[in-house]
Amino acid sequence: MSDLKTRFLEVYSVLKSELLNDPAFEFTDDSRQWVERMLDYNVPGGKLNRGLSVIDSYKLLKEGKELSDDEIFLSSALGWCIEWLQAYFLVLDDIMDSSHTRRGQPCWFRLPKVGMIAVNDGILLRNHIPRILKKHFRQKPYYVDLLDLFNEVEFQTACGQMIDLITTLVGEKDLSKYSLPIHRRIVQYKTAYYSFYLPVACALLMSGEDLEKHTNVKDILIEMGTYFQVQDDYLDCFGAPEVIGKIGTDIEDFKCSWLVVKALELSNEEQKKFLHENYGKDDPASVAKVKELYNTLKLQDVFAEYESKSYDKLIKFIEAHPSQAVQAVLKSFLGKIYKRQK
Ligand code: DMA
Ligand code: MG
Ligand code: MG
Ligand code: MG
Repeated sequence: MSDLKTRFLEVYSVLKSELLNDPAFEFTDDSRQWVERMLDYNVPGGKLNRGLSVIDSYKLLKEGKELSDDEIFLSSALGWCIEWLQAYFLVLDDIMDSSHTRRGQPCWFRLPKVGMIAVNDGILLRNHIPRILKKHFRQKPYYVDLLDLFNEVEFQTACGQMIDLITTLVGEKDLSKYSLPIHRRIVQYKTAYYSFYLPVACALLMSGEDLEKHTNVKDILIEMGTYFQVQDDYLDCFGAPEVIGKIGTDIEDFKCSWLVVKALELSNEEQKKFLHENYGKDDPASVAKVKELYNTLKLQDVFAEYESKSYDKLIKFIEAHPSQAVQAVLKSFLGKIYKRQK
């Protein structure tokens, strides 16, 4: 494991122990144990790309200068706030999407002793973020901007989740209403802001930058986040569950996935009818039929082409940016996700 990742994981233990001893609540042994188990189950088990990106980006913005222990701790703490935000959204997302597994284990709400307590655990995870920020950033000149950033991004993500969910009502009525612009809007809000803009924005704030001056960085990151969610949609169907750690549910859930939008674009009338009959059914035979059509339409090739085109487009955008340090941040981020299998 790289040194930075080891340091990052050490910061998790520190933050966890502070939260478990938060003086604002009189913990009992039971409640402390519950929160500890809930955190260990839901927060640190992912790829940690978002969290680690804060440290990486901060380092690149400092143009390779060695980071002090304090800088490593603070950038890690911000990274963990994003991982906490992600855990909060995922715990609730899995309930709403009726998912079964996440990160190679049953979804938190699927555990018999958890069930709908997971809803409150999600709220708790969300409330841990301002507690971490207050403890470690209250005296910083960028504290207010940081709180504002997390609030804005959380709002955008929740709105994205809303349109992801209510669009399925439109699809159930009339699948042909699904289109690329609708898909783009959903994924921009539900994924791109918190997964791509937020880590870099945290690093920029820590470096003393004014976010208003970086709207072009934001635009590039939103574009990258859109590409990332198209990959997620693709992997939902074509990824190996043992690699991605989750079993796809987009077909069953009637999601406005990039795959179904592409399938509708490429289908003849007969295939469209077939899709209308089988999409959104919680039954393995119907799901298999949809996947069969995806294969007939060669969606794997369509995706491969989308992937390489997106990459070229993003590299062009990035290379047009005036700052070498910012270019390095963006390229490092893109390198982490290009052709990802999980
Ligand atoms: C998830 O979209 C978005 C958020 C904000 C959690 P999704 O349901 O496609 O994610 P996953 O495939 O990981 O369940
Ligand atoms: Mg989901
Ligand atoms: Mg979802
Ligand atoms: Mg998905």
